[in-house]
Amino acid sequence: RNKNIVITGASSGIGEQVALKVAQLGARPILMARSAEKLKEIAEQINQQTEVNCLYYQLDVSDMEQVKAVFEELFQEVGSIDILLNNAGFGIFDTFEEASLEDIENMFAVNVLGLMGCTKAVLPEMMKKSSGHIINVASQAGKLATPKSSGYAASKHAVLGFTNSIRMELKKTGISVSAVNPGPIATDFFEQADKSGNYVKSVQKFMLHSEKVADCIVQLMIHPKRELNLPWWMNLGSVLYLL
Ligand code: NJP
Repeated sequence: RNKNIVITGASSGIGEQVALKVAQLGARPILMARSAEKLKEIAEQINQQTEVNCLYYQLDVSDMEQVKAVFEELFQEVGSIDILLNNAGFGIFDTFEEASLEDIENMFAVNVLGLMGCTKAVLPEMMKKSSGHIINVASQAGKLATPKSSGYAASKHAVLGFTNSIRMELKKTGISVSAVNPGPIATDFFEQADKSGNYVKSVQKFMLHSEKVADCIVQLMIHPKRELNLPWWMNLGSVLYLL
């Protein structure tokens, strides 16, 4: 309750569901994404249905100037941030031969550097008060690589490497650092990731619901731990895709 929780990638999928759930528990979600219209609708829904005053900021996390400016404005507005959920991200599934270097660069700009930029923006204030929780949404693709996802898997491996490294650095500071590693989830993610629809077709019956994943993330916020790995059978989707 009464926590300020920044959620990047809050305009759909997991981020939107986490925002709705934390607001129901009395914490204030602070929504960030590029689609201001969608954020406005979600914030209005939260403000109508709960007691909290949900805020939203239009932000492209890959634009470091924007990241700096938005977080400065946010600190002026709310003073302190308790939890940062670094959730903004996307994937494009192609063989490496077909993949464009530009797509791979963009995935790294959002999934890795965007997440690092947001972390850098909240860290000084968390260090000053010796508390806070940084949660990075990585993926099982950051642990198990699968074919046709070399750029995405590499970006999520980078997220896990970063997460594990700063957790050690921040060990005695009172700041918790967690990674979330889901398997395939039925969200808008696949509209961009899997334009052919073949991946979704092969893993559909094993897909998670974003609400369920959001429940697990809310539990992680209440009881911080190093990693949230969703149950093994949820990864069957990725494994089947290999067959
Ligand atoms: O997907 P989706 P998910 N700057 O597409 C935002 C990971 N994951 O909820 O900017 C700022 O519904 C975008 O908003 P907008 C995945 O890698 C997923 O599934 O308005 N925000 C939207 O709100 C990602 O890290 C699966 O377009 C940017 C959000 O990101 C996280 O889960 C499996 C942005 C994406 O929401 C949430 O994805 C897994 C930018 N430049 C991990 N670019 C899965 N779905 O199967 C995008 O293991 N966003």
